[in-house]
Amino acid sequence: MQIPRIGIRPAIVLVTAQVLASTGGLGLATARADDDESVPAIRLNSIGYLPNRPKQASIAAKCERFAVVRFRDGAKVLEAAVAGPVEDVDTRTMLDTADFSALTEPGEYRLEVPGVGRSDSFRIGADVYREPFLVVTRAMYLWRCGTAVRGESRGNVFAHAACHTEDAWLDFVAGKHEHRDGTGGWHDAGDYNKYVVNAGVTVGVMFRAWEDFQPTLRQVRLEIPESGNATPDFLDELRWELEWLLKMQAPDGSVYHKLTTRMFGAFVLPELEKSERYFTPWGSAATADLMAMTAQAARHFRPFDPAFADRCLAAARKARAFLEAHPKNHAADQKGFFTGGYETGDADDRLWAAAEFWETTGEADALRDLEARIRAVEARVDADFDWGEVKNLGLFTYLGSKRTGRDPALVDQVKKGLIAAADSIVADGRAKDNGYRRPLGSRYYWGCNGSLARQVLVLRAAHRVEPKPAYLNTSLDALNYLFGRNPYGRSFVTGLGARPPLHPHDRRSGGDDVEPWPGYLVGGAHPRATSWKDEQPSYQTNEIAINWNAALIYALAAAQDAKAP
Ligand code: 9MR
Ligand code: ZN
Repeated sequence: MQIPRIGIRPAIVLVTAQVLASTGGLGLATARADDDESVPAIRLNSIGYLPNRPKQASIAAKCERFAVVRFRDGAKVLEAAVAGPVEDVDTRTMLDTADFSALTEPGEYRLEVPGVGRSDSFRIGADVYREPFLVVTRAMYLWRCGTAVRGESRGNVFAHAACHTEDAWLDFVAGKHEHRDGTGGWHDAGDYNKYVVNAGVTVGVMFRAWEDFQPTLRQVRLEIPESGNATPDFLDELRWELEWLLKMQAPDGSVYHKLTTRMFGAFVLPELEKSERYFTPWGSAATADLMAMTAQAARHFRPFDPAFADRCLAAARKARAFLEAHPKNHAADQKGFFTGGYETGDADDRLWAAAEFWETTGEADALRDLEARIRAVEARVDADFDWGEVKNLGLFTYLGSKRTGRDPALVDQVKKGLIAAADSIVADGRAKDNGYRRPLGSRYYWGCNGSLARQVLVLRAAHRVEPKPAYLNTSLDALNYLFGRNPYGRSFVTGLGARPPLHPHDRRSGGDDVEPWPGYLVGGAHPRATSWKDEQPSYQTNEIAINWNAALIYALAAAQDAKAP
């Protein structure tokens, strides 16, 4: 990776390059965000805003009035007083708010704040999220393992040769050096390993996007090798992962927990990583996740490829039979591995699997099992969730089902749980001392940027039950935060928006001599709001991962769908 001919506006590149030079290449965020004078005082979504939705910026400087000016000629189109200040609880910064929601005319603009300066430029338009959606979804293709990939973006070529073509060895399963085909799928993250549990939430969230926004997603052309065939590209990309997942199922129906090297590898392109990779023994969460994913796949691929749908359904049935015979949680034996653990209890995974299996087959005993599991968790819907707790996915499927036979009282209880969760997200985002309107409130943990995007699933599920502008607007607040209305005044997505991450913890980006591979959401600040480091070694805050990107794919698909008044 070289510094930084990145896909942002030239003026911004200049500033960034100077800062990098003066800090020895360590980047913008080495100091606390607000101590660093290179952080712009005006923090807003540098991608832009939808015409008929609220538009706000946070200003970390004393000020009274602001103006919105046209980028092209500086003409003033709106002027108003700022609101505030309030002290942001997470950063202890005094923040004013500029609200320019009244401006609905599409165009490119910036904010001018007397005595403070000018903001990054941003667009207003119904299509502002179209390209970001494509870039972030195509990033899944660029994550493909077992094949050569190539992408061009703003004059740069991102490419690697076929990698990990020898996946993988069964030593830890069979006790001898035996080979089994485990090629394909996506690399998990900044590392090149492959983990079924994290595939679960990733594929589950992407299928949720397919279910919720299909009219838009059907049309999407991703420029992948399959583009032009009879199957929508969005499904074809999912199929790349599913074909690998099918290989992770053992003959008895159980599912190997992961396929990895024994240690994390170096920062080289994937075809140069030559250490042997192994299947680990099975785990029940992985098995349930595979059942859920293949059950979902069976119904969504049915119209396009019935033979593939049949293969998926057969895998789901086999996993189900195995799980019924092994009702207790079974953690995979990962002795000898120092790669990602993704250890998690299986109750939520089994609930999700039952939901998808029932939705696909309509079988009565699956519904009974599902409803018993929903009762066991008191129909609780989580306001934020990730790979370790996927029951929300099952609950959304249960609620959205058109099938008959559900217990109406339980359906009602889930609805109430959902509304409570969504309302708590709205309340957190709008708390007076939440200066950036971060819908995740003061929760900062590993991968919280992904969770922030994933909250949009909860908000949209609630919106389907009880439509409220607040659910849509809060969903957009999540994007505002991720694309620059945050303590850093920077985008958290490589290649998109103003001052995106330049040093993601990504072995491809570290292993080639081009700018960071585009379209990847980095994990984000934790344990504190100010802990993000745009440095390659910071795997805790600056790694990329399929589960975070999938959530952003959903949030961006949802945003395109929210452009109507
Ligand atoms: O996203 C995972 C996070 O929730 C965990 O706290 C963390 C530590 O176990 O692991 C994260 O997942 C990493 C995985 O273990 C290996 N590949 C990279 C993932 C993203 O950092
Ligand atoms: Zn690979």
